[in-house]
Amino acid sequence: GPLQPLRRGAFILLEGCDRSGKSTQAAKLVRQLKARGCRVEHMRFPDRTTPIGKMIDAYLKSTQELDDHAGNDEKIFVKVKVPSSFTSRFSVRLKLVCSASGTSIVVERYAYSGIAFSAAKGLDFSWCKSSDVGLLAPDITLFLDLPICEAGKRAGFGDERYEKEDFQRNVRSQFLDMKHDDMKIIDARKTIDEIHRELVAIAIETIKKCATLPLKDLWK
Ligand code: Z5A
Repeated sequence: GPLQPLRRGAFILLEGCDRSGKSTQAAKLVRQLKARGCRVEHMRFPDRTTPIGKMIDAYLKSTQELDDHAGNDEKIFVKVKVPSSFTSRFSVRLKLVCSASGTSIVVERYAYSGIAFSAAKGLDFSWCKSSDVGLLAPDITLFLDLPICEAGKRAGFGDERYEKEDFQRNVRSQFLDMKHDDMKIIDARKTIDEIHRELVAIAIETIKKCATLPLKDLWK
């Protein structure tokens, strides 16, 4: 018979400031999509199970000091941006999963986090963006938006080194400056279940819409 058109999975990204509910929502979303028969994988950026990921994790937890001014030696975390060799390897893995196996992916954090945190720390915004040109672009970015004063009330806020309130406020505005057509701002002050229902509806629409569309590149 006629060849079936190739179907691919969707790249669904959850972004947001600290304690906005990314992990909570990603886990619930993946569970719900599976229950509805979708093939879906859950990933987190940076992937802290790899050696560089462990270094980054240690840095963010302040247990190990890495040189913030280390130039562009890719082995070192430059300011707060994950080295581009690391990010591009992650992007290649995403591409393989979405296209080759047609599995959708729910990812927590991605290039936008790196850019927002680096720019908030004083690096040039365009410079920050430039190293991520051509990475796989999410089909939809769900930005969980939570006013910083609300985040401060949630469990665990203040554990990691960049959680000072002014800094987080700056990060949030860097994120919002990257708003574009494929980024939806979600009010993260709602209840966990309200947000969940919203995300499920958007995710399913995105998976259907993207199945036969080509993958996209970031910032192109
Ligand atoms: N970073 C960077 O600098 N450069 C980079 O390139 C990248 C990241 C990629 C760690 O990130 C740091 O890395 C972060 C950015 C920087 N910097 N800081 N600071 P991370 O990804 O490890 O952060 P996280 O560990 O994923 O967690 P998070 O952002 O802090 O939290 P979350 O995943 O968004 O939220 P949650 O864990 O689901 O929920 C937090 C709490 O709120 C928890 O007690 C929930 O039960 C509660 N919660 C969740 N939803 C609700 C609602 N709707 N109402 C009330 N309470 C809620």
